[in-house]
Amino acid sequence: MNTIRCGPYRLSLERPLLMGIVNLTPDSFSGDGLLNDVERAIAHARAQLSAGADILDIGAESSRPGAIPTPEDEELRRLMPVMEELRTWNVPISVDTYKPAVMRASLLAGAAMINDISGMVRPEALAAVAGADCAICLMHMRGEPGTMQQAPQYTDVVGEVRQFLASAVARCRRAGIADERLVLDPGFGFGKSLQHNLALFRAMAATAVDHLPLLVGVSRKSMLGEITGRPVRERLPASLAAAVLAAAKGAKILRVHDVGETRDALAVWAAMEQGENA
Ligand code: PT1
Repeated sequence: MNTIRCGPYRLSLERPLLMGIVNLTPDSFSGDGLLNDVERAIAHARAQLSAGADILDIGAESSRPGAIPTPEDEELRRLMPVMEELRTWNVPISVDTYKPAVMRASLLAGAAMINDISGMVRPEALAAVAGADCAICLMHMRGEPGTMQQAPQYTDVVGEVRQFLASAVARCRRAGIADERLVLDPGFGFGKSLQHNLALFRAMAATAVDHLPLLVGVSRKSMLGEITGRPVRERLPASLAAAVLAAAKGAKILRVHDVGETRDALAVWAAMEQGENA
């Protein structure tokens, strides 16, 4: 399978796609009023596209370690004004949410992909996406963002993540969702120690199920901080190294903050390793 079905779009996976992160959480802005926040988010989305993003991933609830859940009405209040503008751009929009009502509203507002960090464990989530034509990212998380980094334990992290993703795929298939709509994600940093993350990264291909495409999100994450000793604002070089390695290991979608820089890094990899010229 070398394309994914993503709403009205067919995205080729011949080269890794870049998913540009667009954060609508107030901690990523100055918090000086709603209109201002909407305008900034739209400007950031436009910049991510100009830098070469293939997909925009819009998220209004933080899932960083320790994050407090956002109420549904607040999540919708942040998302909908931005979706209203983005739907006129004719680019694939992914919405990062695990709430069924937010999935439904996002699909009505033109979302082409639902990015669910909880891997569609809620039956109502599955019901919200099954009858649509959106792509679905199924991610593995152990626990919940608020507490997931408090001593996560596995016997066999790669096997357990793969098993979870296999069950998620089976649930989607039973709900009538075609494989060409599915993307899998081992969920780096979600209930995993550095050793767990590294084991997953090394064995990335072994977490995939039936050759479904893998999405990898490691951009600026604390696992890179633990390796380099750098704070989040100094993690670009580490993020670029990780993005190139993920691509080399077969990841088909890279979820990143720094789209333009990642694009250059991947262009060098593609040219040198595969003889492709931008
Ligand atoms: C991800 C992802 C995501 N990450 C998908 N969606 C986040 N599909 C949000 C840290 O350790 O990897 N895949 N949506 C952001 N979450 C985190 C988690 C941010 C951990 C930072 C850390 O620093």
